Amino acid sequence: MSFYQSSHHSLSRRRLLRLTGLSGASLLLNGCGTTSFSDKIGQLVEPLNQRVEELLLRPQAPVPEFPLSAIEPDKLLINTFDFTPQIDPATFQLTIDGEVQNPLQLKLTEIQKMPLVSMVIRHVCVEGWSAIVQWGGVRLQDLIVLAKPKAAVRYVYFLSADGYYESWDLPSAMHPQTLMVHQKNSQPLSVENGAPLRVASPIKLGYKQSKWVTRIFLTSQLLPQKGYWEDQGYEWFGGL
Ligand SMILES: Nc1nc2c(c(=O)[nH]1)N[C@H]1C(S)=C(S)[C@@H](COP(=O)(O)O)O[C@H]1N2
Ligand SMILES: [Mo]
Repeated sequence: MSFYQSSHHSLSRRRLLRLTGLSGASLLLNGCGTTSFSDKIGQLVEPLNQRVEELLLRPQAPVPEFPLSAIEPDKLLINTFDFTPQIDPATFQLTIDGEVQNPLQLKLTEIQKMPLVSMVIRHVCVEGWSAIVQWGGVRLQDLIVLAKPKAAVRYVYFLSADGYYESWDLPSAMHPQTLMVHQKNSQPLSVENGAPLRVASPIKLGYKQSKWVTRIFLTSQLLPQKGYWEDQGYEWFGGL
C-alpha cells in the first residue's frame, strides 16, 4: 500500500470515529450481534474512494453567511407542491443506499448525535421571494462518507415522503454548507418546513432543497426522472 493510500485510510478512520462520536476503545468493546450505531458504520479499514476524498480534502469555497441578527423569521413562505406528510420522528429512518459499500439506515436520534452545524443563509425561491434563515443539522458529506460511495458515484438523489424527488451533482452534495437539517432558527424544524429532516444549502435554489427526505440514493447515472420541477422544465443544476 502506498503512503498516499495509507494516509487516506487513517483520515477516513479518524473522520468516521469523530462523526459517530465513538472512540476507538468503545468500538473495540462493542459486542457483536446487535445493530448498534457503530455496527452501522461498517468496516473502518477500507479507504474512501478518491473522488469523495478529493472533495473532502479540497472543499469548495464557502458562501459568506449572515449574522444571527439578519434572520427574517416571517419571510420563509411555505412552498409545498402537494400535501404535507406527517412523519413520526420516533420511528423515522433515513435510508442511504445505491452504489455504496455500506448502505445504512439512521434514526433521527443517531443523526442528532453527529456534529451539529449551524448556518445563516439566504433561501431563494424561483417564484420571486427569498428569506434569510438559520438552519441546524449535519453535513450531507458526513452522511455520504458513512455510506462509503463506490468510485463511479456522480449523483445524489433525495426521495421525499410527499413523492417529491430531486437529483444533485456529487460536488454540490459534498459542499461543506450542504446540510441535512432538523432545526430552523434555533427551533426544531416544523412539519411544514420539512420535519424531521430536509436539505438546506446556500448554493442551490429552493426547489433543489427537498423537505421530508426519507432516502438518499447515490448513483453513477442520472435517471430519466431528474427532479419534480426539472421534469416540468426547470433547470437541473439550479445553482445560486
Ligand atoms: N418534499 C418537498 N420538498 C420541497 C418542496 C416540496 O413541495 N416538497 N418545495 C420546494 C420549494 S419550491 C421550495 S422554495 C422550498 C420551500 O421550503 P419551505 O416550504 O420550508 O419554505 O422547499 C422545496 N422542497
Ligand atoms: Mo421554490
